[in-house]
Amino acid sequence: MPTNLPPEYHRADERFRSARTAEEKIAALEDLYGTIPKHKGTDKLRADVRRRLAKLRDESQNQKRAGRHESAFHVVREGAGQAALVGPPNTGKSALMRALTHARPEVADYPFTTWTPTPGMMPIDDIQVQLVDTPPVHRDHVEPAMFDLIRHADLLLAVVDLSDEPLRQFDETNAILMEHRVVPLPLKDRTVNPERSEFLPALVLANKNDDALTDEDAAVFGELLGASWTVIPVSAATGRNFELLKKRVFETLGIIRVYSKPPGKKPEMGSPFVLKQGSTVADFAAKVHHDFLDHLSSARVWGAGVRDGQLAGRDHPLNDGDVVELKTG
Ligand SMILES: Nc1nc2c(ncn2[C@@H]2O[C@H](COP(=O)(O)OP(=O)(O)OP(=O)(O)O)[C@@H](O)[C@H]2O)c(=O)[nH]1
Ligand SMILES: [Mg+2]
Repeated sequence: MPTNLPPEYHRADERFRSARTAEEKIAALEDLYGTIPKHKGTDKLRADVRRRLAKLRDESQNQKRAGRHESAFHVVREGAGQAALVGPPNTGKSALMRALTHARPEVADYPFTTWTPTPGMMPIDDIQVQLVDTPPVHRDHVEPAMFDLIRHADLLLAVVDLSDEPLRQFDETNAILMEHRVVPLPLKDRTVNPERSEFLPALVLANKNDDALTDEDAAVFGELLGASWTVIPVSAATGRNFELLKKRVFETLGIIRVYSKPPGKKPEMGSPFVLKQGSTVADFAAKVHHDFLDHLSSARVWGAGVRDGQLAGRDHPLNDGDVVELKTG
């Protein structure tokens, strides 16, 4: 490998290594290719990257052909949960997607840039949550398949442009969503057709809050929506409040991370099992391996609210961050 590669190369390489989906791998590799200086010393490397790209593209095409669902609106779920970025045109959904994941949907300063959804993985500490960028919600363009996609998500991220009548955008989006039987949880009581509706937890992303100058606008917007909504002022351009956004996404998904400790070994930190809040030792055992549940003899738990290594029964409720040692026999 040539030694004089620029830092961008190594960053792209790191992104490639941590990419989960074929699309992310391809995007990272394309970026990586662009960072390699063109000279004799890099001929071999560039040829190698081109070969890897061609192979990945082939594989990805074949997978798509083999898939039962041909629709561009079918997104394979991955990670600890799925959150859909939803909102009017030009609010910055794709820009947020690009800033929070390795996915590379097109961003442009005119409406209706995005026509098909793009998935990507957003890291939150040691887990990954899938974000899905979607085409704009707008009366002039309604794609029923898009509402099916949104309906099956775990979380709605309603994106508005803080600099362009956010309240009007927000009301319009909710109205259109509800006409398609997708109901953000805070609007539950206003549902006309509850039996046929899907209720989704929601966070509101007030985007284009690039610096402190617009904090007051964000605060006013939050007050107008009232306490039943969680408004997070963010900026795809500057990355403002991204940590807060991730924290709220984690909380709102209602999940916990539990780490496995094989008997006599160190806990496997860094690769948690993701469970629903309220899960027990038995739920954890079932997740680790279905045999474990049947043959579980004892469990020890380290974490909040327990003595270190405390023996715990099957029904013992687990907390985020717990370490569990399962013994069978
Ligand atoms: N200042 C600023 N501009 C932003 C920010 N996020 C997005 N933009 C700009 O807003 C415009 C629209 O961004 P997109 O990400 O394409 O918006 P979108 O919501 O995906 O648009 P559609 O695909 O049409 O629905 C682009 O010109 C972006 O550069 C932000 O946080 N701050
Ligand atoms: Mg877009």
